[in-house]
Amino acid sequence: DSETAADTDDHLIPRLGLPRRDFIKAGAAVGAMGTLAGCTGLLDNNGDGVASASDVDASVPPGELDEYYAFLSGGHSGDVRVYGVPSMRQIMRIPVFNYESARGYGHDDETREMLESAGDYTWGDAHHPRVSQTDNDYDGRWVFINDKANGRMARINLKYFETDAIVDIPNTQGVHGACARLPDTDLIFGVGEYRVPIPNDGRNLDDPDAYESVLTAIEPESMNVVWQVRVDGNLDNGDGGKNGRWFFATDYNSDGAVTESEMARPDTDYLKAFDTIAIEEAVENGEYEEINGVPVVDGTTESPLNQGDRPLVHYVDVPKSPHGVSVTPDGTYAIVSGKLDPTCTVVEIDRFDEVDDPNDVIVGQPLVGGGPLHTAYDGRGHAYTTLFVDSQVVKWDIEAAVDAERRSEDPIIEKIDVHYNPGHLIAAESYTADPQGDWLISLNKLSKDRFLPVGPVHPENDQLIYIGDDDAGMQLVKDTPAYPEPHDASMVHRSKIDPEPVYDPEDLETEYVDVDDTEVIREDGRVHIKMTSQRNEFGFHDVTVQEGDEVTITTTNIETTSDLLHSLAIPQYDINVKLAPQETREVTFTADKPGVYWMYCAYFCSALHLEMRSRLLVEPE
Ligand code: CUK
Ligand code: CUA
Repeated sequence: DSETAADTDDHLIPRLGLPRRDFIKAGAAVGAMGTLAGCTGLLDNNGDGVASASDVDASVPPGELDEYYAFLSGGHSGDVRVYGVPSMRQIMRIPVFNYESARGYGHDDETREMLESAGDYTWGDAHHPRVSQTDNDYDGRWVFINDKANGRMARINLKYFETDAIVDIPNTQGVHGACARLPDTDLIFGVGEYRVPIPNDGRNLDDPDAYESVLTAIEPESMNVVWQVRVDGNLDNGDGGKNGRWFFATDYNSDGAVTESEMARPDTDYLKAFDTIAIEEAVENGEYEEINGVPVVDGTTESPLNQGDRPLVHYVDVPKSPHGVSVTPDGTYAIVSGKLDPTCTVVEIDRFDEVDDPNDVIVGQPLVGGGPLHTAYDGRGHAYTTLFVDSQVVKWDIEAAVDAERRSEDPIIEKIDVHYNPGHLIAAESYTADPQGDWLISLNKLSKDRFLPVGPVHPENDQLIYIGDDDAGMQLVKDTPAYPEPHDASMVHRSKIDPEPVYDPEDLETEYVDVDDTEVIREDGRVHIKMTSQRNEFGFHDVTVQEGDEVTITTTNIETTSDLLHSLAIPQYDINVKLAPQETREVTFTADKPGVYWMYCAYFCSALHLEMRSRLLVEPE
């Protein structure tokens, strides 16, 4: 019983001789972890036949790697953070909608042009990072993430863990929910939250009845907007069905109100079920209006396209200002979290084709507790819902909720306190068809007293909870302070992501500069400097330009060793371009300040790092 993490290749369940995943599946097969633990005695560390919290070892010793990647959104920081789970170590930040100097993001020509052509905003509000899937499983290609502030969608490629595309979506303001059509991520959906006049060009300013919100479909390879659907009311969170047809979104403002008290007044709002195949047929048949270059299909309740036996959008009444919606791993149910109502609503997806009244798709409505916001899954038939008001996570049984009376507490298995006021939660691979069922992170909005005080701005608290032992129950394992403010997350097993250790020059837009290619090209007030960077020098010791010249510097880090980064910092010209091994970046600026400027490397790259600098000499006119 004294075996430690280092003694087994699976330190998370150190006392059980099974690989962890088999352990979980075996536990599910016999119906209870206790049965298995009882048989072997392996989980019983205090003799009472019940595993205790001390069985959960979430430590990842120095030098060892985590089992999962977690991608957490940065909220109005505009970035995405990469954690290792279960250590909860923050491994990397990926700038998306924000300018960021450590990664040179927005400092070189390519990323700056990407940000400028996507609306030229300096910030965004990133909420829902969703990892691409093939056959309902993570494929390690991309992470998609929305900008709730400026109505954009971005793509991060997981080959390099960097943002490679951003689209500024027309006809909408505030794209909130983000997720894909599954099983193969062939469309990305941006869920339009704020109702505005379409187009929003000064018309109908104070005529809220004329405001609209749209669901946007984006093709993931090109990141082109391919169609939109306008709806009554607004749209909030969303999730895709598993079989290539359905997409679900919540609506907390079915009356189209513009004040808080009016928005919260209706007793029911909507879950909207989008039949994406029917919508694509309408687009193909030309049944749309083109607005700002996008085919916009009418999915409002009055639309003729919604009257037949194959409506584009089904409107289901759910109580009161619903928030999250997520589809169960087997694709059977969409579960809506009630927010202002203490229930979750369970919708059976196949029933949309069977019922006349769309409200007959509702098959369960457990009473879960105060302020249910989001729901995740363990793959063993349980749902985990955050309770914002009660500061708890509630675990409940999905089939029991279908069997039970409406508004019954019977399906509830247990509740655990979290600290405090959780928004989203994410379980390992919960958004796939096969969740791992071991780790869950509760993304708590308030941390209050959990960390050393740092003034009036507090971090948030991402709490790690072990859910792999149904017998012992949910076990709170650790607190992790988070810079404001993670909303959603995706947790992916490390075996499904395979990042490159150095750049492949073929993948970059800018041409590689080798030692023999270094040169300065001068032409009509334009200067193009092509140079290398390597330990411990740039390709030129000095370069002279004239005041007013337009200067482009193309730099390749010709190192082939992983982790050997340089940068090209040019003080007073507001430039710091990062250069990973085999990476080429270009930066263009006007040399409008005469003087001597030490161009230097900001990454500590060797013992002669401080000496890695060259002079930019700008001669006065
Ligand atoms: S939302 Cu933030 S807690 Cu943007 Cu998914 Cu619910
Ligand atoms: Cu290169 Cu420091």
